[in-house]
Amino acid sequence: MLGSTLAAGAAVVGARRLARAQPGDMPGMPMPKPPTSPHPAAAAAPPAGAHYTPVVVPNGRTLPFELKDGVKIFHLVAEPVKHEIAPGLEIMAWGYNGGTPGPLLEAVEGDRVRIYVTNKLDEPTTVHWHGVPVPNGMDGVAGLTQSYIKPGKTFRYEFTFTRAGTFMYHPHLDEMTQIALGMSGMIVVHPREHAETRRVRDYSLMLHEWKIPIGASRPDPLAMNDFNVLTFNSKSFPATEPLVAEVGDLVRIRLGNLGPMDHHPIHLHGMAFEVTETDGGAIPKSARWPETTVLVPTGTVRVIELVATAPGDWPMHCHMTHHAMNQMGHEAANVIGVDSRGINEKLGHVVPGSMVMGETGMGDAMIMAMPKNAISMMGGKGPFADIDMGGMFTILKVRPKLGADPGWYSHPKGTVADEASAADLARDGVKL
Ligand SMILES: [Cu+2]
Repeated sequence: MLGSTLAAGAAVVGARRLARAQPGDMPGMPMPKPPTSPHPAAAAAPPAGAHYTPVVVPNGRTLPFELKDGVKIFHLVAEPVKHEIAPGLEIMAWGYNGGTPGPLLEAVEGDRVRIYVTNKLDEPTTVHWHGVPVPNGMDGVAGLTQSYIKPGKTFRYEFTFTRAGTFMYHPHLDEMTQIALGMSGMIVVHPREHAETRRVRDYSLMLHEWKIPIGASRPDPLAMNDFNVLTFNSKSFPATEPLVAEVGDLVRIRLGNLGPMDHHPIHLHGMAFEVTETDGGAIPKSARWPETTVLVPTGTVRVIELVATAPGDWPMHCHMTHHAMNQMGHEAANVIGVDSRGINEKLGHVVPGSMVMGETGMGDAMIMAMPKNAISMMGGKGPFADIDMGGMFTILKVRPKLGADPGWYSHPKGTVADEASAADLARDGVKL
């Protein structure tokens, strides 16, 4: 049942786009205006103090706003969306403004914001501003702090971002269904004053787990476990756009988890980082310690920072092994080490071309044909061979100097693991 749709190239195409779109490429220059916006008001008049490095949302976007009498006006639309997890798997999700997760809401500490929320779902909803200090009546909890936003209605939320930080938004009505189907988003409030002395690469990734039975397109919101599709910004590798940085850049990655049930230990290869912030605020420098894996429990934000030092293509992925894999069923028998030649022969009479999978491991699962609307359990094409990981997996591409397309890392001679020669073995006395 499980096979390969090796959607190679997707990662590389994404890298090209990100390399182009990277903000703050001229150190020392005033940072670009707030998000690219079709609204002329926003583009023409950035508010004072908005000299921040805009956050880059791999596979996502930032919500445009208009400035009216010193208030930033945003408009969120809750609605059903068609969404592609990776080439081959399209789902019927719920989200905001045409996508899942919803667009990044980006502002500056002290900003007064008015956020209109239109409900285009068939059931009521609300929006809760997770972690944001707001007046109680703006907290978005259906029934407790406000009435329901019924289908077709538009509500107005208004408050001031009194504190810089990384927060999230999500519905607080029929949470189990609405969040599971993809309704969530990140909020970044930049400090009005900042003391960054090096170029910043600032990324936002929302973590999510889905149960999507093979061949189905509607995620199952009743699922409590056995999630089989794992995503960064609602994309599974190889459709996850890589993160890019130059040696010497400060890389900040804002990880938000509004998945329904799971906690994700996110592991970065190649370089250690520190957790600098949660949705509760900044962690004092004296309280930080080096890490290479950060657990992001559901309902939390963890912001990690590192200075890029090591050129290469470094994976960043959930370390739960089933979370760095694409759509799989878990009901199959364990046949590792079983001699199935006889079974294949007999099965072949009933289901021509069929074959028992997984005798030597699960690696052979990637070479078989795929059912409709499903993606390979394994990931995509790599420069050496197929990359067997998928799901909650992306690549941090660090280069001494970034061109238009980072492509695959080109390794200095003699720095790639390869088959040992007879001379090596003899020299070091390794007997086979
Ligand atoms: Cu995970």
